Amino acid sequence: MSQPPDQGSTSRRKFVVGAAGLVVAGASGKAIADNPKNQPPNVPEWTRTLGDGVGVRAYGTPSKFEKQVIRRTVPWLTATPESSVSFTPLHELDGIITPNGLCFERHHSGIAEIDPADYRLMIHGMVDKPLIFTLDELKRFPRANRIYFLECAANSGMEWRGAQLNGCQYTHGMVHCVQYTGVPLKTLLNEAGLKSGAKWIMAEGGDAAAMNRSIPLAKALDDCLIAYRMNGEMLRPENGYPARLVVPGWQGNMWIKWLRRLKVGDQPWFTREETSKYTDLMENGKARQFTWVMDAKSIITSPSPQAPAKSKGLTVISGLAWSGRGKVVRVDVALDGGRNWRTARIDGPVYDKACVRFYYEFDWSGEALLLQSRAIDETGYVQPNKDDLRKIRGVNSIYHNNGIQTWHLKPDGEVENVEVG
Ligand SMILES: Nc1nc2c(c(=O)[nH]1)N[C@H]1C(S)=C(S)[C@@H](COP(=O)(O)O)O[C@H]1N2
Ligand SMILES: [Mo]
Repeated sequence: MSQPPDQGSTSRRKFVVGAAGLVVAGASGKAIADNPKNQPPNVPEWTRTLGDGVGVRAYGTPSKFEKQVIRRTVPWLTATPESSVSFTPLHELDGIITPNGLCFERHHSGIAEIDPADYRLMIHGMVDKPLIFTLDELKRFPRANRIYFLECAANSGMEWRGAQLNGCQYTHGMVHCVQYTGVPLKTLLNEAGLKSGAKWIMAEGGDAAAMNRSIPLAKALDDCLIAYRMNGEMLRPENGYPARLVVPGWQGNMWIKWLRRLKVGDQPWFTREETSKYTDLMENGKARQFTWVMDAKSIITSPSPQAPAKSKGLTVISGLAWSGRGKVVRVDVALDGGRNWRTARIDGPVYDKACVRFYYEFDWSGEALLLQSRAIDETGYVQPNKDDLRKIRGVNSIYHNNGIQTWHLKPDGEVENVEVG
């Protein structure tokens, strides 16, 4: 597997302030010197030659200077790459939309490569009329366009017992936010006709894991979608091409990819993913089950361990917040480990069950700071600090860790994952 070294966790950036300003370390960790010949008042080399013509880049890719902006894996979380996770590089992104090629991936048996000509979605069980849809048939139903976050319930799951992974890509990178286009699930269920007594649906994938989950009918009829597009283009194979289930605000595991069938029933199926996995072991040895909703959470994406502060003076804190219970109404930022909170500025659209982008601009005098953020959603819920969360949840859980993250910003601009207590 080849991935460029991570600037934050392997070789750390060094910052040298010279007469010309900053010399920033590159992806190799070595300093890249800037070239005054390309700077005013000189005419740069890219002005002196013709560039690539149209059509050369039939499907566009990012600038060659952005090679470090990639999904990354954690070796010790990747016993087998077919059943593992890659993380969204949150520290390299801004706004609320995750580019398709950077959305984190979580597969239980690798990426299914489905020929759309052979794709079928079956609806059966407690319905009047069992149905099988082709992809073209799905595209003939009235469409909905919705922007939603998807967060794996295991996001931040490695941090229950203390600060561990050095970078928001790893601590919080199991989240993405895209615009889906698809058919409301309700439309298809109405088409099939629900029998009386129907209360649950089971969604199953066509991948080698045939991953499946039980979903209460009320949620299915509320806001679930069968999506075939993300950010305008067809779903990527990694994210369930040609169709996946969208379960807004609920844990990513339920968003079945490569969706093959929906079975309607009167009770849950108690699948592996809702018994052995995706339950929350409490301090008393009992496990919570069916903890579907993702509670409000936020993360400062910059500065962060992989995106150190460049210099003192005007500094932009940038971050993401989301809530599975509706809209985020406010985000607070603290510079002192949570003693004093200031309201951050949310910029850009605020949608239901989607990410919002927040900023806090300040003049950094270069002293060490303990940066935190907390999200508040429209239900009045306030994202808890880690101690308060552990009082309720203990430390045996993997899933649903939405505790407040602390970044230690040091005088040299480096940032480290720490906890305050
Ligand atoms: N069929 C199928 N659907 C699946 C999975 C899978 O392995 N197989 N993984 C689930 C899990 S655990 C998560 S968190 C999300 C991840 O979606 P993404 O890969 O688009 O980020 O897909 C869910 N849907
Ligand atoms: Mo997940």
